[in-house]
Amino acid sequence: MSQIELDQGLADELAEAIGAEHVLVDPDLRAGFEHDLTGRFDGQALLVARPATSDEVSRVVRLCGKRGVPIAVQGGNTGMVGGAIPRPGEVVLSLVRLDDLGPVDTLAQQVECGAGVTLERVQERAREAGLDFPVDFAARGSATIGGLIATNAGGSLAARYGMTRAWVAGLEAVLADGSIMRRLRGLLKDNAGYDLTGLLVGSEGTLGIVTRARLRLTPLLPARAVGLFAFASIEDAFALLDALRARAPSFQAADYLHREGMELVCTHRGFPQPFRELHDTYVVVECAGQDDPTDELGEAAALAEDAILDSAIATDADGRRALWAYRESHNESLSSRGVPHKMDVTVPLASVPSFERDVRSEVVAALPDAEVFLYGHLGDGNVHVNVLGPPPDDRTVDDLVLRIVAHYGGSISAEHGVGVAKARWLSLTRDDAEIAMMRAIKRALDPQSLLNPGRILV
Ligand code: 2HG
Ligand code: ZN
Repeated sequence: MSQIELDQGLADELAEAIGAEHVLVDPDLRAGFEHDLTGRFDGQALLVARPATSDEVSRVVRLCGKRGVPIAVQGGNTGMVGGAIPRPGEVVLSLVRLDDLGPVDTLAQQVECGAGVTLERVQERAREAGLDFPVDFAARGSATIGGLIATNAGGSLAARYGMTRAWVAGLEAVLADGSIMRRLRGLLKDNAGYDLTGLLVGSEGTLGIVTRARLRLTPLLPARAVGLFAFASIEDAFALLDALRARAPSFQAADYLHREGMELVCTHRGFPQPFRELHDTYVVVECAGQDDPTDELGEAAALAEDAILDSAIATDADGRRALWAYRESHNESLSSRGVPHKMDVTVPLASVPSFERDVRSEVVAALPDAEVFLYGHLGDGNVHVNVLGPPPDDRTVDDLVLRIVAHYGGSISAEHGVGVAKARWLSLTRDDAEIAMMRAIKRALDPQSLLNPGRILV
């Protein structure tokens, strides 16, 4: 007998509603839906339901609701805060079969798709039409649009283009009572009442299940240049950021990493060190335009030349990918060493250097064996604090780091969401009135607490 009693009646009704082959009760079939890629979160689902249409999603929600069975909503399962991983007694509702992708509307510069379409497929479809979807991050091949919207994903281009929210022209969602809310007309100007689309973006599946979306696109900027720059400190790297903002309209990303991350990635991936010497701080910069932006990147670098210790620039696709790989390989390289505590946070940009110093010294003082890796998106003050060493369930390091974030007036979640990982710390950076408002909205839209309970709000 499994640890959690399977409600056979529910399984049978779901099988009738969406097809028996899409109701997974066998532990081997469920396994891929029950743990996340960080290795920190796992759980046992009652079963996994894989509907193929919005109507089927609605049926699953109604059947679960009838029996009071809570639902863990899951897209590509690339989240890092445990939001999509089942808690005891939950059904996993996977959206990956909602994967139809419409033609690009070149006049409106929009495309409509199901929640289960991957970020990469949307980017490819847009590019075939001379357009682009400008939210981007390393998990593009598996992360799905529904998940991007539910978490308001950020990524490397947020400094130029904003987060996912800015690119959602409309959506469809199944609500907790099984009704379907549809706003897919893609009207850019639409002030008739509350912004319900905006409310659902970033709600982490707690207010409704995003099943379709109409996405905005932007003209493709085909000419790209990527530079890797080395500095003696992160303060020094600000000189380049300033210069890029002042002199390079084509500037779109400045991600950073430190010495320990560079060593880790080179060892794990077998990459050569990019420069003869190891340096304290590295920044990967990307510029993109209609015309080759290399000169603009070079001019900005010249303005910051006193701070730059070494540099490499690539304009061809392979060279650009190789430079990005030093940054984008952090996550997998860390996972190869253990289960990291991941804290995706923001602090005001000017505070990043002192924030990083405090994190390093306080974590090592509290946990002498811990290894601290800091990297992130420089333009946004978004630091990915990763700590190896403490056991996955130990909360000491999370508590310590998130309190430092609050001290600097930052946010406990920059771009990954709150999930279950940070729910207990929400009040560190959101005040009582805000949390009361969040609870009231949750109660109004999901009175039975069926959808992703325990995520965001405990
Ligand atoms: C990134 O920017 C992702 O690489 C993952 O947001 C961050 O590994 C992390 O903590
Ligand atoms: Zn990131």
